[in-house]
Amino acid sequence: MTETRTLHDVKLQNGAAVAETSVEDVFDDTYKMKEGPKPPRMLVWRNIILMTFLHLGALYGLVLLPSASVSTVAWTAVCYLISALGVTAGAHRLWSHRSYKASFPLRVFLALGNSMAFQNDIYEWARDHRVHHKYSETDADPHNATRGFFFSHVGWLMVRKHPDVVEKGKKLELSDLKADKVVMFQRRHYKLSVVMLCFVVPMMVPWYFWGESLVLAYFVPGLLRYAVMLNATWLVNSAAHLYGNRPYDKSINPRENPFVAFSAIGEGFHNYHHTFPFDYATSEFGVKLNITTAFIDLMCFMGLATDPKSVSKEVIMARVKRTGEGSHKSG
Ligand code: ST9
Ligand code: ZN
Ligand code: ZN
Repeated sequence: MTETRTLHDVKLQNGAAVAETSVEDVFDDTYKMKEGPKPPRMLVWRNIILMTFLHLGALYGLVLLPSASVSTVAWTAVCYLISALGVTAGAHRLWSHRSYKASFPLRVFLALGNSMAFQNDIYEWARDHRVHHKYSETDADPHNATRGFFFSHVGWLMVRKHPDVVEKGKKLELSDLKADKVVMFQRRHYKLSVVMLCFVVPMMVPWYFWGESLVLAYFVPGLLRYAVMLNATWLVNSAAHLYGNRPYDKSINPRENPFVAFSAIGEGFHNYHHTFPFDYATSEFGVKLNITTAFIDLMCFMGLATDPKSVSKEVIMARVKRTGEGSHKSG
């Protein structure tokens, strides 16, 4: 099977099921990293200090967890789920990859969840993520996993970006994001929305509705939930680029990692995802370990989402045969 890739489309030929993207999330193998010494690493102490305090606060949340009421634990899980969906179904599958279409009310819900996740605004997240797919494992990849586990996990948020990230990122097509009123509204009001949704709401609900102590409500559904969700996300960039099988394309680093798929509610099938970035399910196994896919299916059923893109089994199997390492379950 032949395959044609341009910057704006992915079309699989020979009359096989056709999947298309109109976004620049396809790997560009024409980019060559600059020769010579790398630019010096510039530490951003503000971020290092804030990340340290966040993780210390999360540890204290873990200490308090046994004294939390059942309602508070359930509320923490709800906050985890809403914020995770704001990233997976929102910033990732909808806004970075345009793998399905979402109605206005669904986009508002996903943007609120995204602010609760506090992982940069949707525009910045999707811009960094498109450049990650297009220039994966190079200087132009914001969390280039060839720089090691720590850098791709959290280190990249503690240093200035490599100039190639900005240079290549500025050439990306982002007009779809600029045209989305929900995305631009969230960007304009990002700080206030984060304060309210990531910290104030998770803390006030247990205090107001069932009399949980404010301290516990700050540290458990607030900081502990936020830190665990961040680490689950970062594992996609670190562990799922380092550990796991490569059934679809052995020439790339991203891997299939079931543990990451579980904690990141479906985002650990990363060899599949980098091979077919336009598939709304990010996996060929439907809702297995993939709450996000179940959520998008439910939204389609309710008429709030449409046009989920997927890849046919024939195309997947042809790709497995052509570029896989032989670890596919059919093998
Ligand atoms: C966080 C993000 O955690 C996590 C993202 C993870 C992605 C995962 C992907 C995996 C797949 C999906 C899985 C989801 C799983 C979810 C599971 C849930 C359970 N293109 O950035 P600046 C330009 S955030 C084009 O400041 P510095 C641009 O003009 C956590 N242009 O660069 C920009 O200005 P503006 C909380 C670009 O100074 C200007 O440069 N937040 C691009 O080098 C300056 O940009 C933090 O920890 C580009 N790509 O600083 C802090 N990039 O934006 C976050 C930049 O106004 N970040 N430009 O247009 C920072 O403090 C800084 O970005 C920095 C770099 C210090 C890291
Ligand atoms: Zn990746
Ligand atoms: Zn992606």
